[in-house]
Amino acid sequence: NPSFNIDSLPALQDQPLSDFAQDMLSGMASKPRSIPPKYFYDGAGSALFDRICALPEYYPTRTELRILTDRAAEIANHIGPAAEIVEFGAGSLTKVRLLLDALEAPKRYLPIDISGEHLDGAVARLRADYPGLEVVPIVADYTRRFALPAPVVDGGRRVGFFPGSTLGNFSPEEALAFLKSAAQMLRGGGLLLGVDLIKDPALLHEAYNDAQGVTAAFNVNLLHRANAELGADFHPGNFAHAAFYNAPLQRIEMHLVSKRAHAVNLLGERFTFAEGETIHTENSHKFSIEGLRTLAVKAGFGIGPVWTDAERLFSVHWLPV
Ligand code: AVJ
Repeated sequence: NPSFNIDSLPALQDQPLSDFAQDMLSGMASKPRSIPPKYFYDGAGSALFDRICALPEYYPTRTELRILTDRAAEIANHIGPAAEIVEFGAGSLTKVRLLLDALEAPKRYLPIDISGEHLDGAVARLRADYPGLEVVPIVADYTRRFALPAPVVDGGRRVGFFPGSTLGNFSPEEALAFLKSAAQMLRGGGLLLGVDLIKDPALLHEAYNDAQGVTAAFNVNLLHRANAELGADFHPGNFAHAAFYNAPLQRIEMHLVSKRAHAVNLLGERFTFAEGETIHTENSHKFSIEGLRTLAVKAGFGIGPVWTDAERLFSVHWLPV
């Protein structure tokens, strides 16, 4: 946020602030307040996300895994030979196993994830199960500039894997920018992209308001993280989880709603909250197949086949480039 001036914090001038610190300060100083969803994924947040994926209400993970399982041979056939797989936001490295099993012996796998702590354990387990595969974990925020190692084989095809509808966290402009840079990175290969589809808002509502409250805990974990890493004094009990479908913008929004008027101290600044004031913590955009394809073409991809489940809840696209 351009209106937030970091130089107004005399005590902190000498010490470089982490990305999380900077984004928290600017997010708290802006109105409406917001925090980018990538900060959900510290160790505890990544573990909570894994629990979300197993919830009965959270259909995306289960549905995408089913599509990938049922159509693996067909998908692999369309992808063709791949020298390496680059996964964006790799998480627990579960879904890629289906690809590794189906594709014609890829040599190298590059999982990129923002949570190093979580990635390390997942990589150790994957290496044990795929001894012939070179696994090079990259701890990076792939929404910023990052470097990939040189191709593993000269002229070898690089295939991108971006499952889980993580693309939906981006604004439409950010999604286009991300896809443009992915298209450059993957030229000669393509991107296997999983995105959640527009559907009955009641189903969406349940998926982000689960009965066990795991999604609420995932949302509130941001405040625990800010307390632990930045010495903030959020009282998590002062905030309630809110998730709703914004139909005109075709997205689920998650917020943390202040239950009462109170103040929070963060990195030498004091932020006051009115009762009912929210911190916007996530957008999860939903797509139509045509809308996604239009976006992909704008970014420089070609159009390949799309696979969906029988209820058309979720879609997996092969985008050659
Ligand atoms: C990982 C961004 C795809 O938007 O569904 C799950 C994150 N947030 N429940 C999603 C999430 C709340 C998830 N993505």
